[in-house]
Amino acid sequence: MAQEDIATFRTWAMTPPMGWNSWDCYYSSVTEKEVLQNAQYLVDNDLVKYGWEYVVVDIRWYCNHPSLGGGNYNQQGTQGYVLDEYGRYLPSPSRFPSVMVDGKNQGFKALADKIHSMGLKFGIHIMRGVPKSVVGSSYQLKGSEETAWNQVYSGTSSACTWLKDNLTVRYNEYGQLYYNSIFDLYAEWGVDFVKVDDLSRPFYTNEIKMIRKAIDQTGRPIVLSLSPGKTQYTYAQQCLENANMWRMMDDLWDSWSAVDAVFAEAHEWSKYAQPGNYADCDMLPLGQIAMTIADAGYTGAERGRWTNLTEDEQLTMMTLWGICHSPLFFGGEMTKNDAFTLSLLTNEEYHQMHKHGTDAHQVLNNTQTGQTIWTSTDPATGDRYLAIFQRDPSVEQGDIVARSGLISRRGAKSYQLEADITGAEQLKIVVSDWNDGFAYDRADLINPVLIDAEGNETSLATLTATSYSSDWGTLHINRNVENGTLRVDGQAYSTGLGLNAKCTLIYDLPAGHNYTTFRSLCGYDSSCDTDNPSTSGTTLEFIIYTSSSKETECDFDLTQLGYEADELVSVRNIWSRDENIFITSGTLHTTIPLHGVRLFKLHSEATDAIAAPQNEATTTDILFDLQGRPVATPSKGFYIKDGKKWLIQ
Ligand SMILES: [Ca+2]
Repeated sequence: MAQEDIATFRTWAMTPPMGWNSWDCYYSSVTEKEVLQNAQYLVDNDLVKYGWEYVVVDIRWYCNHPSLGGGNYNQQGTQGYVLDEYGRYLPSPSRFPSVMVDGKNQGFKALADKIHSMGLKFGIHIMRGVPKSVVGSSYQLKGSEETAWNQVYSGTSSACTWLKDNLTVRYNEYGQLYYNSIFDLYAEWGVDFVKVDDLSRPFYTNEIKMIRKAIDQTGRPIVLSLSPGKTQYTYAQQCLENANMWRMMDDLWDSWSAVDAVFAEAHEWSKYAQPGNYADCDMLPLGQIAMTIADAGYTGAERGRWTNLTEDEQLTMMTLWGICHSPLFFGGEMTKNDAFTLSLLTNEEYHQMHKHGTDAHQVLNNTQTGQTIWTSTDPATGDRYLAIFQRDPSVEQGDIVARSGLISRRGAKSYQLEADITGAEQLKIVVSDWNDGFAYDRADLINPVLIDAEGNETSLATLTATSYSSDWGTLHINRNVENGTLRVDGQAYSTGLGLNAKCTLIYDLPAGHNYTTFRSLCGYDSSCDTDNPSTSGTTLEFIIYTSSSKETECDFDLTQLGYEADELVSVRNIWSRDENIFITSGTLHTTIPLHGVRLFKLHSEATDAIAAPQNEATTTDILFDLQGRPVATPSKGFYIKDGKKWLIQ
């Protein structure tokens, strides 16, 4: 057979890249201390063996004063850019002390060495473009006799709209020299991974080409990640030819609606996944996130929050990202992980599926039942992975026990609502937008309480919601959805919940409870009186449902996966690591939690009949190992042939 021609850069990531990234936990304010403590966590918890190997410093490491707190960039006053004599950004010495060696800023060399000595790989984030600081400067363009900065940047092409550090690089030899010069520097430091931002939405074809060339001319394997999303499908081929990974989505945070939106994109991109090329669902905003480190005189420290995703929602995220071969970058401060969060990262069978599963695709997407089903195949055995998701809150499920009727500025501004919840396992509060499609439907629940048979009251504001999903914003406790004072009919309240219609808020009620009544004042938040510029909008209705079951039933027809109707199939639940395998045929019956998933591995004695034959290779084929090196005498295991992953059994 012919020598295959897989692009070299693809061989640098033959399985989806995995690791930690500083953005979700520290925004632009991360320092060396936090980077190293997360690297140490990967080592201490033996996470490298599952593939968690990259440690990535995200945005603005080259500013002494990068942040205004939260996710806000300091773009005024003294930001403290640090550059070398060639107009290339260097890391901030005040945030990354190891950069200073013998009084000179040596960049990330020492940090990269340290990370490598721990058995890990080192990555950085950059913005596309050339620093504005070069304009009118005496910096030398490396590789050029002349100072040709006006040939490097374009003053007319659009620069980044949301961060004003850089100008667009021209598509010419000088532009290429600049990109070469920075990637040469990163190669000297020992960088293994670069995430380039503001590059793929819109899609900057010429800059992507220059960056590809710049990386390849360094001779160092540096994995290239394009950001942000969503990436338009029309650029799929350019992604495949230039990048190891590219984003399906815009920045993803810890809300159910954000996770839920990934399903459609993962389905669209699934046909493109191949070794070395991965559509990226974005980082995992899990554990402790959204903190800011104090930068004296410029920013205040912020404590951040624990992820808003429920455990079932986190399992959903991990399962979808895993089965579609998305890169996995943990976004939280790992040293604060609890046992559950760590357990998401250490499931051997899950990681086998993520790395080596073949033919991953969506089998079914039922918008009526809210069930979405994915499968892939274990090429080593022909066993099938089966992920059954319950995505939709299924408003129709359950019984309506109370409703407010229309709440609006022209009619009733509030309604005192009371619902019988005797015997319910789940309380579901739906706020409709009255189907007028217009915003400013800020909804408040004032003094919402569960009342038991003895008349004792438990405030919903003291309970943790099982889930909250909304078109916009997050659930606010004791504040309105804009984080202002709760105010209904002009009166301020200290206790309640701030929501935004359309939304669904769900509470699992404790087993054996004796609550009989849910009671709350419901109304639109009075801020709409002043903020809504239109005569329409601010129309909503509160509808209360109860349900006697927290999980929905699922009967999956196994013949859809190629099994015979009478074929005995053993089924194991991967996330529960349940040793008890149950055996079924024809139909797999299970129950799925709300916003949850069951991830199964299916095994049949007749597996050979459904094993994908293209995954078989023989020792006479010309094969490459997963790092892309030719293999003279292959033994059992995974190899690369024709740009695809193959298995010798
Ligand atoms: Ca409305």
